[in-house]
Amino acid sequence: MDVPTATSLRDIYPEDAVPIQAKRWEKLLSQFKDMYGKQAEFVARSPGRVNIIGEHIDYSLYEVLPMAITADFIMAVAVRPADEKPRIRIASTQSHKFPSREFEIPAEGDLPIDATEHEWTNYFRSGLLGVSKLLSKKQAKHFVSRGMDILCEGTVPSGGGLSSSASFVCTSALASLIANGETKVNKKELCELAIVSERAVGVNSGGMDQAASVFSLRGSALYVTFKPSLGYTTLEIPQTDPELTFVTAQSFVAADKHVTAPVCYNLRVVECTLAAAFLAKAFSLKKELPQDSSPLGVSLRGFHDTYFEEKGGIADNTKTSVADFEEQLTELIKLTGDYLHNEDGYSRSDICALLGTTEDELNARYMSKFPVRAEKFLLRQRALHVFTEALRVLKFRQLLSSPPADGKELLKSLGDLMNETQDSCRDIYDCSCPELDELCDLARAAGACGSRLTGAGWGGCSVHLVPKDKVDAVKKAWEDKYYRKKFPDITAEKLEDAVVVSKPGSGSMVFRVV
Ligand code: NG1
Ligand code: MG
Repeated sequence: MDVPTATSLRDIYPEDAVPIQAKRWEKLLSQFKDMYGKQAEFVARSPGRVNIIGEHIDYSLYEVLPMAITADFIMAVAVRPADEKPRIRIASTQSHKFPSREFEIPAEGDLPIDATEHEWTNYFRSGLLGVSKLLSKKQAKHFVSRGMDILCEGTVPSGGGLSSSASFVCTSALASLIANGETKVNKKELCELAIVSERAVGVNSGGMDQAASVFSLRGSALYVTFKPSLGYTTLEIPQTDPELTFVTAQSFVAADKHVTAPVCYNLRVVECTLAAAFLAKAFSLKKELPQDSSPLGVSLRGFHDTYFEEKGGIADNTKTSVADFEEQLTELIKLTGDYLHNEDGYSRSDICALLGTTEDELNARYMSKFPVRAEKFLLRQRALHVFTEALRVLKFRQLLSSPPADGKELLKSLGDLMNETQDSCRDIYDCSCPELDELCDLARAAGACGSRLTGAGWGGCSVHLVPKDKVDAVKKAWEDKYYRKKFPDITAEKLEDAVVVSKPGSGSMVFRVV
């Protein structure tokens, strides 16, 4: 399916958001004209996302269940003349935070990105670089040949766990494709390239954020699959009485993944990958773990599939029924408990002894692209989180697709799963923080059915399943007991932005101006 072209803001935003968005877009376009002395030709946009369930399992290639939010990244573009060396002029409406930049695109398309430097245009560069690689592969001739004048604006809070980065990268890739003559952009192609591109910025991320940003359809949550290849199905949110709502609450603890990656996010990716390699050895798999699209090339899902293929002669594990899959995950949870028994973690030399490799080889294979810092790798805990979380996603999806007749029962069952995710993130994946835990406790005490962190964690945002008639009480509890207490000088505007009742929004789109 292709990325749709919107002809009205009503194609993009829910009705109640259209008046505000219309003002924002008009301002962007008129500022563009003032800045560059010409009209923009098109606007590309991609939204942020909230992950409902399935945390830190996308890079192990397990299914996840996010939805797009209304907040997004929009980019007004005019293509520069064909007869000049391709050049980018890029500016943001928030120029005090994101200063304008100008650069030439090298003829061979190889755009340098310094991941060690925190430079806002790196996200644009990574999208452009991905497009350049795709075009050179597809057309076997030119890379990116056209320059662009750009003015952009993002409303997804940065470092806030709602995927501002993916919305920026997906928009940049989409804009670069259109500017270079690819007027029909295939959603899957765009998403795949955005997933790989974003890794150039220094985080070994999975593909959930880009999938939610590109594929989402208004009114539905997404069930994203990574095996056998990237795909999705949409899931309607059931009508219940009381109506179920998803509310997000910012902790205002900045989660700067780029700074913390070597001890947080990228370390978790390494731990999960090592757990896969370790389990494959411990069970003496006959086959090597299959190379796949996960950041380090082999994954817990790869172990899962190979283990059951060898055990039961299953030719294609992606075709097993939901019940079989559930049974398999339950078995893996038990096996992990039995075989990865070291609660204190495994040192590099423990892992080398089992894998039959040297420390240099281990570091080169798993920890060279993005170095990580750790004495012990908590393989047992990380694998247990991944397998139990994959099982929760499966159950959550079943509940959404065949909900029990009693709405209260549905809310309780969905909420219980979200609460279990939070416990797992806090206790065995170690990606929560006291502030996120507090927001969850306060929400539950005020009537939320389920509360958990969303996104990478270690700060950022939380998501809560709240019956509509309890939303005000939950908001009040956060305001009185969290925001005003922690930030006595908080402005009304910031407070307003902190808590959002999120309705599933639409994914990437292009809007032709002229
Ligand atoms: P955040 O930090 O919220 O953008 C990250 C990853 C996802 C996923 C989640 C955890 C990036 C771009 N995204 O999200 O792929 O692994 O954490 O579930 O790094
Ligand atoms: Mg991000």
